[in-house]
Amino acid sequence: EHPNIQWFKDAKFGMFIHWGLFSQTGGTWNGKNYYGISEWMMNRGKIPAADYATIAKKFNPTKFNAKEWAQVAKDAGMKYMVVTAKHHEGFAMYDSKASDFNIVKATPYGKDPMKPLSEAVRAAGLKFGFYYSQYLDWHEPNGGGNKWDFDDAKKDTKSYYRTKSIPQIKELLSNYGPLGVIWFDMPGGLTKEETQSLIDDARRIQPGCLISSRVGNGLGDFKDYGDGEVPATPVSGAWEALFTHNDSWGYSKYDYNFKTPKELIRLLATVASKGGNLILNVGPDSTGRMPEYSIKYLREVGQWLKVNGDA
Ligand code: FUL
Repeated sequence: EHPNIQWFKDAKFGMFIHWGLFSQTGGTWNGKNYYGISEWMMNRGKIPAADYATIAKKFNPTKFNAKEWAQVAKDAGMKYMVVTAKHHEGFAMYDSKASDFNIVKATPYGKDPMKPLSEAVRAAGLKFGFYYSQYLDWHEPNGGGNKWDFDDAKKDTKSYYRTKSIPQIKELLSNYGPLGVIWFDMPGGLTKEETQSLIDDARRIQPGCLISSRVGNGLGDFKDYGDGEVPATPVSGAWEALFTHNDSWGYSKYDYNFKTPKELIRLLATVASKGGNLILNVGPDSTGRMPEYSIKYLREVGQWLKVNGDA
């Protein structure tokens, strides 16, 4: 067991944030609407990497306010926040030296939102962490998953890990203060020994940072269930159920299927009664605003917890 696991076991409730270039598409591409997981837009539309990359030229989240995001999470009674540093689309939402395909270099915004966010979240008394898609990367010829642009047989997965994935993981662990969690997702192309060496690298930089089970090969410090899954019976040990507020992790323009405060409280209670944490996702839009319904409903959950919760 990781010596730092207790805060996680006690947390019960966390905020997941999916934010990236997909937030700008909002589930629409070339006038066609794709209902469902908007962060998979590039894959669902088999959009050529070069076309998809042009989104960055207009990505300008001028309404982003780190303190507001931290405040919403705190008001909701959440104890930690995990935000997408790089999702499968391959775009770094932070200042990366390892790849120019990042928010500072490639967008008119030109700033690193993760710096102020990491600071605001910690200042609010919550743990801060990053989601990182370590294998799937549809932007890179050697990254996993993009077969519509790049021939699988020609991919040099090791080179992808060596030149982008591992350097970016090191940046995230080195430049944003103490992280509560690094939330790996979508393993692939590594043996158990190689995954262990990636974990060892991470530990050398931040021994206190917890690692999600989606790092792969049965490793990691806490278990994540499948998307939207709750175990049938109580489970001991550190684990997390992950749900999104509506039907998409990334912002989706036409999706108003938000779980009501009552539904959210019930879900939280179900997960807590089985011994785990609920990490609940919100999808801010390309201006940097969280959906109004997420803000409103989450605050209502927080109000309820204040009166009825034990924390
Ligand atoms: C999945 C991803 O493929 C989804 O897009 C989302 O990030 C979810 C939390 O994890 O594996």
